[in-house]
Amino acid sequence: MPRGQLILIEGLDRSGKSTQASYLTSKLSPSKLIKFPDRTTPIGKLINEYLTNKSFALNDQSAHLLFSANRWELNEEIHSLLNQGYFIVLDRYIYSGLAYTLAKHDFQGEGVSSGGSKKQLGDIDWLLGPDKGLPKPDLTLFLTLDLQEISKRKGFGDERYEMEQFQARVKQCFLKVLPKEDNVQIVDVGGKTIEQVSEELWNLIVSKSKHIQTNNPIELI
Ligand code: NYM
Ligand code: MG
Repeated sequence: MPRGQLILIEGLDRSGKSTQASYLTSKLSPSKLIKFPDRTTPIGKLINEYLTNKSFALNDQSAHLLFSANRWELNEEIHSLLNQGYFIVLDRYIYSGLAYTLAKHDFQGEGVSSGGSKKQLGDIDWLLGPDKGLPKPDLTLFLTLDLQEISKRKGFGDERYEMEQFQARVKQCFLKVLPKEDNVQIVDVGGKTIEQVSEELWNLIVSKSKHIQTNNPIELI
C-alpha cells in the first residue's frame, strides 16, 4: 500500500492558516489534522504557559528546544498514520520553529525574549539541529499577507510574539528559511476571501500531489 502524504500549512499569526488547515483536512480522506504547538502534551502544556504568560521565565534556547521536542512527541503517530495511508495536514511545523526563533536573534522590543545570550538564535544549523530526523513534509504551503492587515485581524495581540514589529521580522525570517523548492509554495492571502484561498490551496494540492512519490518511504529532515 502506498503511504499517505504529509502536507504542511505554514503562515504568519492570523493569516487564516488554522481555518484553511481544518478545511483541507475535511476535504482529504482518510486524513488527520495535527497542529503545532500541540498544547495538550506534557511539553505542549509548558509551551502554552510560555506563550500565554509573558512573565514565564524560559530562555530563548530552551523555548526553541521545547517547540522541537513537542514535534518529537508526535513523531511516532505521524509515521504510523502515514504508513496507514492517511493524509496528514500539519498546522505549523519546522519552519515556524526556525522563523520565530531566528526573528528573536536581533529583535530589541519587549515581550518576546527573556534576555541572556542570543548567539545561537542566529545560527540556522543550531536551530535546525533538534528537528533533524523528523519526517519531511511532501508539500508546504506558506500563507502570507501584509503586516497592516494582520494587526487588524481579530485576536491579534493576545499572546507572546503577536506584535506588529516582531511579525514583520518573522515574515522576513520565514522567507529566508523556506527552501526554494517546487514543493514549497508561497500563497499571498491578502484581500482574498476564505473561499478564494481554500480554492487556491486545493488546486495547489491537486497539482502538486501527483508528483509525490508515495511508494518511497517518507524522507527525513
Ligand atoms: N511557534 C510555533 C514557535 O515559536 N515555534 C514553533 O516551532 C511553532 C510550531 O507559537 N506565535 C509559535 C508561533 C505562534 C505560537 O502558534 C503559537 P499558534 O499557531 O498561534 O497556536
Ligand atoms: Mg497564534
